[in-house]
Amino acid sequence: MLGDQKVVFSGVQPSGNLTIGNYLGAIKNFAAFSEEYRCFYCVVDMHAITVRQVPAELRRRTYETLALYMACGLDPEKNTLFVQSHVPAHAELAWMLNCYTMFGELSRMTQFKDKSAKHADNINAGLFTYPTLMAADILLYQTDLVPVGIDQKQHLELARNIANRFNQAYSPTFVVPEPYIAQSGMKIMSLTEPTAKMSKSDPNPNAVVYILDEKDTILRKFRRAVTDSGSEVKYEEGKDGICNLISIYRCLTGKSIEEVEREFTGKGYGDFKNACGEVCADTLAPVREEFARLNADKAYLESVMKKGAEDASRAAARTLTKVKKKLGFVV
Ligand code: ATP
Ligand code: LTN
Repeated sequence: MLGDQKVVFSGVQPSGNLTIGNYLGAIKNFAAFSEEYRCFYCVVDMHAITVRQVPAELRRRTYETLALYMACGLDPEKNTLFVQSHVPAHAELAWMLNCYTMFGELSRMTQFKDKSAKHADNINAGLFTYPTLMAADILLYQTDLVPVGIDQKQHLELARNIANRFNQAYSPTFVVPEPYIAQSGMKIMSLTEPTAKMSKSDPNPNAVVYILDEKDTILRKFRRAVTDSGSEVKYEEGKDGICNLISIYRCLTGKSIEEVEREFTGKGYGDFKNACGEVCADTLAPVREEFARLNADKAYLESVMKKGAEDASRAAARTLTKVKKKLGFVV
């Protein structure tokens, strides 16, 4: 809560081109909160440097992620849209919370284990303490609700533990946040390897549909998607490929599994893949157009970032001062 308003916070890393996993699992759900909640949506560039980035690309993607937030319906008048590194309070609180986070807890994080396996030559301390920075992002704003994909549930649990630990050691300081995991888009899988999460840093572009892909590309990727033996469009355990496509189609159309199965009774995988591609391309077309318009106007994006950083800094300062006083810092 900030004042008498409940708070929503979420973040996306500018670590690659955004995918329909990011869209369906997270960003698509963000706009709905802004009537009822005080919403903060952050481009988490400090999280992105836990793996090596090319500086010019990181800068370009930071602008692009902000433009995509807006193209997906986030109005900067109704939401605080900002860049993490513009608000130093995130790094400050992260340090303090590091001292209230246990080595064992961080060692159990599956994203750390996955990413250290993927980047074995660069298992840096930032990658290890990434979840503490994420906890700082959330706790700084006295966040009630955090909309994320299910892959982030474990990090949210850790943020809750840190908040409770601090509150118990001192006195109530942080709101203990709840995750908000949209049922339908919670985990979109890779199109070429449907047991793995669709991820924007996947080196195989055929595994991933990017929000900004052209229609032809989207149709081609769906047509080539790995499906299982058989030909019936049926949601069945063990049929990971077809289940993933049904989930994507459901999410895009708002239909139930039964409705999707009925719609494609007697039709084969080919027809279904084409339908998936069509509906995906149609849904994303307006986002792509709006993105192109916004991303061309750097001055406007900078004005949004600046105002966002000012609003966020003001809200963050209140929590940070409170924490410093409780810790015994001279403020
Ligand atoms: P990276 O590949 O760089 O780790 P990512 O694609 O996992 O990135 P993030 O920036 O870490 O993307 O995530 C932004 C949001 O998108 C998070 O809320 C995350 O849960 C959600 N998300 C990411 N991938 C998927 C997916 N495949 N299905 C559903 N939600 C997803
Ligand atoms: N860790 C998240 C991105 C992220 C985030 C956050 C999400 C950083 N800070 C705060 C929600 C709230 C990820 O890897 N998807």
